[in-house]
Amino acid sequence: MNQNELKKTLSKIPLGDVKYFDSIGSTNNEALAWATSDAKDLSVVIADEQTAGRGRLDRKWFTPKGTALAFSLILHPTAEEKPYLTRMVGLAALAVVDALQTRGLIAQIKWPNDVLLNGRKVAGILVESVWSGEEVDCLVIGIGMNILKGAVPPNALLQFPATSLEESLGPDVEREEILHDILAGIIALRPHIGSDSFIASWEKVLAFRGEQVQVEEGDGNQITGRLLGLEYDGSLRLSDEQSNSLTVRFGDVRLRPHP
Ligand code: BT5
Repeated sequence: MNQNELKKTLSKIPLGDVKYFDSIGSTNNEALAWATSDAKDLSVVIADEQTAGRGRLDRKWFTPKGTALAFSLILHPTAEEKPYLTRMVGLAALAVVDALQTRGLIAQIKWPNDVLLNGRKVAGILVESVWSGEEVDCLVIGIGMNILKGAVPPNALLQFPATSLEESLGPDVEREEILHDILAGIIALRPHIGSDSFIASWEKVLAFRGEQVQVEEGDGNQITGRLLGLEYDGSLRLSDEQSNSLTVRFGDVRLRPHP
């Protein structure tokens, strides 16, 4: 990554401090450590390569050198934001969707934390918290996005098909500009996190809405139903065959295979 370009581009938005690494284990790990010391609100850790990038449940996230965006944003939630921390993953995903829309692309959110382009995963989000007693003190929002084709892992390593921005836009994709737009989008959306219109915008871009899906919860339990939308806290709302309402707080959604 061109550091001068990066500095210039990011100077246009009101960030805290910025740390850049040519290579790092995981930007989320670095940001979590920084968050527990002296990181200001909206500080960012950016890396050109991750050697131990993480997804949820300690799954691996691949970030080969020079091909992707990998960054982690530190937030010190305000008292107004604290009741809505479970919506933060949606806020980050919406900022990614908006940045893609600016480039003429229609993206969708595969609940809870994947952004899809043409039905394939182009970005993943990992939100982690630093607790102080019973309260969340800081949040780290980690975002990984495949920019060039070289960022896309081989199919054998994937649970869901993946793509890169290059596949939709060609190779001249400005990583620094996209990073700028996502961060600016998060900052712009933040004051609206508690509004009903925020949930409505999130629901509008949910993948598989109205379709029969299968959700695998973290404990291996499978739930099937029609994907209706989101609950107030950002949980997924489904209905089963008897039209009973079901709520899922954690899981991986996939379309239900046709019998
Ligand atoms: C995620 O987890 O999708 C969250 C990914 C967050 C990555 C960012 S990068 C910056 C920050 N620092 C970190 O260490 N992490 C964050 P999950 O929904 O659990 O999906 C993980 C799964 O995605 C893996 O098991 C693979 O199947 C797949 N995967 C791994 N790398 C991928 C890639 N580059 N593109 C598409 N899919 C990938």
